[in-house]
Amino acid sequence: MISTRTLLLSIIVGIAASAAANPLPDCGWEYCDDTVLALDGPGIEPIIASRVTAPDPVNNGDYSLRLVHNAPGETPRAHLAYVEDLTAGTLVVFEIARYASDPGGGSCRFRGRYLPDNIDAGGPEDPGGSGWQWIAYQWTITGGHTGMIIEVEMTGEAGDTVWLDDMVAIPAGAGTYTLTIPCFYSVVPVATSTLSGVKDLFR
Ligand SMILES: [Ca+2]
Repeated sequence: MISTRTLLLSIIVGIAASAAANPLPDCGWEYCDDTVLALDGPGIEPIIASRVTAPDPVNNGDYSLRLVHNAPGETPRAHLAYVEDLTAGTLVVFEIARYASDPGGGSCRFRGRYLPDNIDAGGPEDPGGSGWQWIAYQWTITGGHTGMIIEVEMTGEAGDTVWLDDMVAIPAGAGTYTLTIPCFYSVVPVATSTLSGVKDLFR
């Protein structure tokens, strides 16, 4: 199923492609072999991360990211985005599409960690359920923090599988920030990315 928001994101991707000098930060796992930025958990591969195509579920384009919990009894994490060089008051707007094949099989939640001190910044609750679902959240950078890691925690059992697609991470504030997501690393100006401007993108 393609939602209205999916369509809007497709438009945003199109805008980004046509404005290479000031790309909007998005990741649909379409353009390179990157999966995640880093893994955090026990063992060599606490999450098995793969870039996949049909018959795996794909929400947009030809590829999505498949994550398989591979750390029995633990809660492994995969880093999806690093946003750095931010100042207090900046909002970090995050959206992602998440798919589970059955309601209990893809237990996960998205969290922020403030940089440079790696403090838990909270995040959206796991919506549960099956099929494609949209998750959206905003963090506010507070004093003393200069950035954020955005990660997904696999909170269920070994073997649980979740698919992700159409990730967007857009700081809204002033100045510039450094963004690292799969297939993208850049210093990006955000002087024009006011919160109202970011919201306009999603209307
Ligand atoms: Ca995709």
